[in-house]
Amino acid sequence: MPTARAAVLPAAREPLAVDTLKVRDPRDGEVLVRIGASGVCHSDLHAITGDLPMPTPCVLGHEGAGTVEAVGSGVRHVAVGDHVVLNWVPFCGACWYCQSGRNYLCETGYVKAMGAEVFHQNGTTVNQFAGVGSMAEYTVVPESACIPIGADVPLDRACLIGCGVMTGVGAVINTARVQPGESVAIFGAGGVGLNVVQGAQIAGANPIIAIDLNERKLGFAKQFGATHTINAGSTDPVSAIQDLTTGRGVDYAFEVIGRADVVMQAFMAVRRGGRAVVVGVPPAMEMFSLPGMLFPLAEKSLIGSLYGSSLLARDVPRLIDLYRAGRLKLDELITRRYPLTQVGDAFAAMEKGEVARAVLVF
Ligand code: PAD
Ligand code: ZN
Repeated sequence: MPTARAAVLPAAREPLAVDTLKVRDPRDGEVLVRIGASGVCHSDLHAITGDLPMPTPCVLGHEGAGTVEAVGSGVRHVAVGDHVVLNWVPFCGACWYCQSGRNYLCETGYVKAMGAEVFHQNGTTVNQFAGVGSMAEYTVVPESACIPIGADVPLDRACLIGCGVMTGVGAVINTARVQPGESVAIFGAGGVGLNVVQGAQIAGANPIIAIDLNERKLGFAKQFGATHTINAGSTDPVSAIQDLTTGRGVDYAFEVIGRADVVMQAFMAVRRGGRAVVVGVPPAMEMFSLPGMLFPLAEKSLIGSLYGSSLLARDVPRLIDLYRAGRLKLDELITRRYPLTQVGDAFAAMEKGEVARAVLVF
């Protein structure tokens, strides 16, 4: 039974600790992964602030990649030594969602992973964020949470595909199914939003309008394919988007922050018949208030996007190949790398808007 140093959230709104935990052996259908890198996603920060309820104490991290160290009985698709990207919606393969081709909506696999009791400290179970807990030297996850990749892609780049890249690119390609020449606005050019921007570029969208409050993020957005940027701190984004689209509004607007007021902006920024896509996770119990008449009379709609509506086993290899072909930016997403001991600094850098993505390297 290995031990692992890990970033532990004792309870919401309490400071993070770096503790040494016991990691239990993998059971039937489970995999022990030695983590190579774990990206810092705002969803982890939502757990720290309490906006996203997560059972505590909890090992943070869900944007991970690593090397298979050991496998339990019955594991067939990965072997010791394989490099894997971790999937934070492990799936059962048997429920209605899995059987209907939407395994990213499977609840059964997730609920089972959340109760897996992998980490222990002084006889107490320490939970895993989203059943992953990748901010640890080792973790144990279900086999369906491990997507094998080639050994040529560095793990600090590969981990980004485990959440931000898959969520952002998938929201464009899988959820919205943006067509070449369609117009897109992206509210929030952070680690996920920049991937909506590059997903829009891959899809051939035009224009690609990025909105943020932070000029540094708007600079990143241009690098990732934005044709126009709007600083919502100084310009009304809805009228600026209308000006860029002959008064009509965009075909799709993506909210990638998790704020009710910005969901309203995204809804108002889409054209008649357009779709606003909610990617950002609002605080638990937050309600949206929208002009109801515009649903029928302007035929606008508001849809959600979980994990980019992605089928990980299909989509991770596609994204890896796009990276290898130089058509998906991963290197440029990593502004800073931190050791686990500086996990607090990594979160602070995200909160201050200093980084596209911060990555913990092990
Ligand atoms: P981030 O902190 O890297 O980026 C958020 C960005 O929003 C920053 O650039 C901010 O400057 C910008 N911002 C904040 N307020 C405003 C505002 N009022 N107007 C314009 N811009 C603003 O976060 P992230 O990219 O890691 O995560 C973004 C959200 O996506 C967050 O809520 C996270 O929980 C969610 C998420 N959803 C899924 C999913 O499956 N739907 C997956 C992963 C993350
Ligand atoms: Zn995430």
